[in-house]
Amino acid sequence: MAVLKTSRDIGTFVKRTVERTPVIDIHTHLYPASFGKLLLWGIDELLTYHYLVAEVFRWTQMDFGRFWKMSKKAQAELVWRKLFLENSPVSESCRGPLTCLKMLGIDVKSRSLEKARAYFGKQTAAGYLDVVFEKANVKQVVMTNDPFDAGERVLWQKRVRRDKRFAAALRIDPILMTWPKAAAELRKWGYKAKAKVDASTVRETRRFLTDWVERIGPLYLAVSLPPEFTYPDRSTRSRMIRDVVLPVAHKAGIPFAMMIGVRKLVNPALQLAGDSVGAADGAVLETLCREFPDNRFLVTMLSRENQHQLCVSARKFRNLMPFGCWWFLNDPSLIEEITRMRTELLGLSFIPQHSDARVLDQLMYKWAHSRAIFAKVLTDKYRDLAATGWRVDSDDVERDVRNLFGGNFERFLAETPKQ
Ligand code: HDL
Ligand code: ZN
Repeated sequence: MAVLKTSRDIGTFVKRTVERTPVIDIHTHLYPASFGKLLLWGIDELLTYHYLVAEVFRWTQMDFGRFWKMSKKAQAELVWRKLFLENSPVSESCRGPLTCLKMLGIDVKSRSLEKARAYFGKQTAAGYLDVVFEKANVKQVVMTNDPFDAGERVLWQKRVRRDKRFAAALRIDPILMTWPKAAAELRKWGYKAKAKVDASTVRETRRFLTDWVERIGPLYLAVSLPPEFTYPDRSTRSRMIRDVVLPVAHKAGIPFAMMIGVRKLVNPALQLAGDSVGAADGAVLETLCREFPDNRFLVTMLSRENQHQLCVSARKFRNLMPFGCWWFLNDPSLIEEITRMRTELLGLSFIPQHSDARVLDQLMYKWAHSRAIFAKVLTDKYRDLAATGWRVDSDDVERDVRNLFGGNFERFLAETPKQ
């Protein structure tokens, strides 16, 4: 243990600790190599990530349908030309792939996509997965596992081999967003679920979720909700949350993760890139936390406007854990603003980030970029402490960063009451 006496000592030690502390990435769309083509990786997947698709259409009048008919390779070449060669790649989505190539030791001075492709051509998914986890210093990721996705469902039913670095999360959007359609699916799978929710449908939907909790062992249940989400109201969604989702989560002793503020497909022609954002009513969280004190809620909100209220609500309810700078907030200026706000209002009792990675390689850049900002914010906070005469110990800094990078998440899970 060392006392970090000077401003410089603090800065140097905090930066090194943030870089060296392995992280648990609590929300991703990644899969282990055993899930086959569900695991996306390599430069062409990086360049056709939906964030870059949205950005490339700002530089071309190409027909959307024509783009979607192009091969992945051709789409990547268009993105490379428009966003990297014809314009400087200064956006966070464009800087990301370049950080990945740099971390892999691939020189981008030539600006040659073929050179980058040559590296990936020599990798296997399993081997490259180890490289990425090591370079990103990620010890575990939580997947997004959707029983309504046919491609994924069949893998779970075949009991595909697990990789302990990939924890599960049970994603239940159809149950809360498109119930009649979800009910029809459940009936196909042998659950007597009716479009009109009655007591037997509640029982059968609980059975469905419980079967999947037992099948995949999720760390939490999760849903993405629109800005207009409210509770309680007379909707099927409120009934499902009250009578099905929260009782199942409580019985299993796992949190319910709500990701709030997505306006789906405002531009359908962009497909996955077509979603937008809206400010939600943050007071709903206080209602849920108060009415369900034995449930725990992981919450991330998509709108910048919701961040301050989320911090204040978390001050009022210990069963509310804010997490991440999600999606349109996963940008340096906003990560810094939100993280400063959170340390000033919540101390160190929050989960600062998740990557939301869809392409394996993104773990490298998303965590490298966020770590740089966390180091900057934490350095300022420890320097402020030192200015009061408080002794800033290296052990304390290491403990605090371990908590932010996984300890808070693990404690929140462990303390979730189980029926
Ligand atoms: O609903 C979600 O989990 C979102 O993260 C969406 O998947 C979104 O498309 C995304 O990838 N955001 O980063
Ligand atoms: Zn996501």
